[in-house]
Amino acid sequence: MFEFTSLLAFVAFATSVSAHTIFQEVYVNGVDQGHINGIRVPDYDGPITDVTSNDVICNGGINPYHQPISNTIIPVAAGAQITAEWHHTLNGADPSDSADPIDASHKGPLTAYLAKIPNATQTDVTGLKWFKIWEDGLTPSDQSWGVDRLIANKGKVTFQIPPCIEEGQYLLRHEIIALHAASSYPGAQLYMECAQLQITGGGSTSPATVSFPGAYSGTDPGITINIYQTLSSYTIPGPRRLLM
Ligand SMILES: *[C@@H]1O[C@H](CO)[C@@H](O)[C@H](O)[C@H]1NC(C)=O
Ligand SMILES: [Cu+2]
Repeated sequence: MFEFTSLLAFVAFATSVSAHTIFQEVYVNGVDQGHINGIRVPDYDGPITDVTSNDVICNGGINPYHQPISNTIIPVAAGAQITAEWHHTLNGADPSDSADPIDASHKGPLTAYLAKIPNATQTDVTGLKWFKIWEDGLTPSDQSWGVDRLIANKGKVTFQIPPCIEEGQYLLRHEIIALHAASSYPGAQLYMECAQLQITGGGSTSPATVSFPGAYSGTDPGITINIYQTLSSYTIPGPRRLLM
C-alpha cells in the first residue's frame, strides 16, 4: 500500500512538473505576428496559484520573463479576429510531446481580457482596468472544457476584439485555468501571458472593468472545485464577457 501511494504521488508530481503551457504567438485575422513577438512570455511554463498575487496580472514574478522582453506592439483593428497559440514550452509546437500544447489532465476554462494602458511596453502592469472579451468554459452535455477544444485545435483559439471599444494601446491578458488539482485552494493552476496591442478604429464603449489581482477569489466556485464528478454547470471566474 505504501509503495502504491508513493507511486501515485510520484506520477502526480511528474505530471504537475511536466504539463504546463505558455501563450506564445498571436495571429491577427490569420496573419502570424511571429513567435513570442509582442507577448510578455516567461522562460518557465509553470502556473500561478495565488489569485491575490500581482503575478496573476501578466505572469512574470516566480516565472521570470524571457529576455529581452518583446518591445513589439501588435497593430490590431477593432473587430479583428485574434488567434492565440499555446504550447507546452517556449520552443513551440512539438508533435512528439503528448503534453503539447498542454497535458489533457489540465481541464478547465480559457478567458481573454483587455485593459487600456498608457504604453503597452511599460514595465508596470498594476492598477489596470480589465474587461473580459471572451471565455470558453464547460459544455455540460458532454463534459468538455475549453482546454479540450484547445488541444483538439493544436493549441490555437480564436476570438474577436470587440468592434466597439476605444482605440489605443492595450494589454490582452489571455488565460487558462487548469482545474485538475482545484478541489482545495490554492490548487487551480492559472496560466496567462499578456500580448501588447495597438487597437485602431473602434468606437466609444467603455465596458465595466475589474482589477487583477481582485477579480478572482480563492472561494470562487470556478477556482475551488472538484471536477472529478459530472457537473451540471460551471461558473467561469471573473465578470461576464463584454456584450457586443
Ligand atoms: C514605453 O515603455 C518602454 C519600456 O519602459 C520605454 O522604453 C518606452 O520609451 C516607452 N514609450 C513611451 C512613448 O513612453
Ligand atoms: Cu501543469
